[in-house]
Parts: sequence; structure tokens; C-alpha cells
Amino acid sequence: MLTIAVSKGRIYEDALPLLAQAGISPTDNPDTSRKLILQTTRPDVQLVIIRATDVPTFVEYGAADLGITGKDVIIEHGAEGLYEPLDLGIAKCRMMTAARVDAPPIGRRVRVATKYVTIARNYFASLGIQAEIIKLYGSMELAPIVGLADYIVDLVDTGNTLRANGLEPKELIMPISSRLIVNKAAMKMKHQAIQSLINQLELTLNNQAA
Ligand code: PRT
Ligand code: MG
Repeated sequence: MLTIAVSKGRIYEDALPLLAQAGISPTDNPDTSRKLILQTTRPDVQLVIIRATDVPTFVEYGAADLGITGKDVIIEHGAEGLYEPLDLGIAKCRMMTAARVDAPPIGRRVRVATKYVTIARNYFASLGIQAEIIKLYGSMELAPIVGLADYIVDLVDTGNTLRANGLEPKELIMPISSRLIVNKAAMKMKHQAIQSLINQLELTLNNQAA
């Protein structure tokens, strides 16, 4: 049995067609069913539906053999115990700095509010800027408006969320997409099943690109 951890929402929606190409279609809809474990059209494959940020944890501890999750989530969690064999090219967005439209350029010190503490710390360190990082769990856009921070680090897609709050994207930190991750021990113990799934997904991605 192979267990794949996926989060509800945009990653799930984008992953479905890819998984379908590998013969894996859930027999329940997670939006209407309350089940957290979904059986699929492949009797040897099940999906566990969890929070995006929990996907690397399930895979690291082997509670799931594989997972699909954002590069942002992988970096913040740390990649220990995980292989990352494929960039699935789904749920794409950009990790960016953002600030009020009238914000002065960053000097040698800056106060940054973000959910992405590791990414923010590494980014500002790489620029030699001293950043005081304030960890938030959501609604980062509020921070510059109420004076909690000068800048935020957040995911940006259309930029509408920023604009609606009087902010604008400033610098690109890195492009983000979702990755296939694999538990290192499972990769050895279930090598054939996992490798053939990786190959099928890779073939699908290559055919899309061609
Ligand atoms: O929502 P929940 O609290 O359950 O968990 P989650 O927010 O971690 O999950 P989810 O499904 O919202 O996002 C999962 C993953 O999708 C992220 O880890 C990213 O890898 C990827 N992704 C792709 C995004 C976006 N695009 C995105 N636009 N994740 C979040 N956003 C948010 C962003 O944080 C901001 O609030 O959308 C807003 C910006 O969108 P625009 O279009 O207004 O710029
Ligand atoms: Mg969300």
C-alpha cells in the first residue's frame, strides 16, 4: 500500500489531473465527504487529506510514503528525511517582499512580519540587511498598515490581496511550485512502487511540456 499526503484546496485541485494520469483517482470527494483517508481507483494507493503545513511532517515520519506540497512549506519545515524527486509545476506563485506603496526603500535594518520565518531570515541575511522577523500565522497584509512591521514576506499570485490593502509587491525572493516529496526509508522499502509512480508522473510532466 502506498499512502500519499495531500492538502485540500488549490494543491489538491491541481494535483488531481496529474494523479489521474498515473491511474490514481480518489473514489470520494474531500469537499463533500468528511473522510480524511480517501481510497482511489488503484487499490494499492490511498490519499490522506491534511493541512498543507503538515504534509512534510507526515512524510518525514513515514505516516505517508509520499506527499505533495509547496516549496515554501518544505523550506520552512526543513528537508530532513525527505527526498524531493519532482517539481510538479502546480500551485505556482512567488515568494516576495511587500510593503506600503509609499514605503521608503529598505535601509540597513528592517522589521519584517511573516509566516515564512526561515525564508525571510535567509533572504535578508543574504543581502546583509539586519532584519527583525516577527512571526505571524496569517493576515500578514495588516502588519505594515498598523505599524507592526515595515515589510512583509508573503506568497503572491495576482497581487490582488496586496493591492486591496494598500501594499505592493517589491522584490522577488523565489518562485514557488509544489513538489513531490518521498520518505527516505519508504524509498528503499517500497522502491519499485514508488519509482514507477515517480516515472509515471515525470512522463506526464514531460508530455505537458512538449
Ligand atoms: O489555507 P490553510 O490555512 O488550510 O493552509 P494553507 O494556506 O497553507 O494552504 P493553501 O491551500 O491556501 O496553500 C497551499 C500552498 O499553495 C502554499 O503553500 C503555496 O505553495 C501554494 N500557493 C500558490 C499559494 C498561493 N498560490 C497563494 N496565492 N498559497 C497561498 N496564496 C495566498 C497568499 O498567501 C496570499 O494571501 O493567496 C494570497 C495572494 O494571492 P493573490 O492572488 O491575491 O496575489
Ligand atoms: Mg490558505
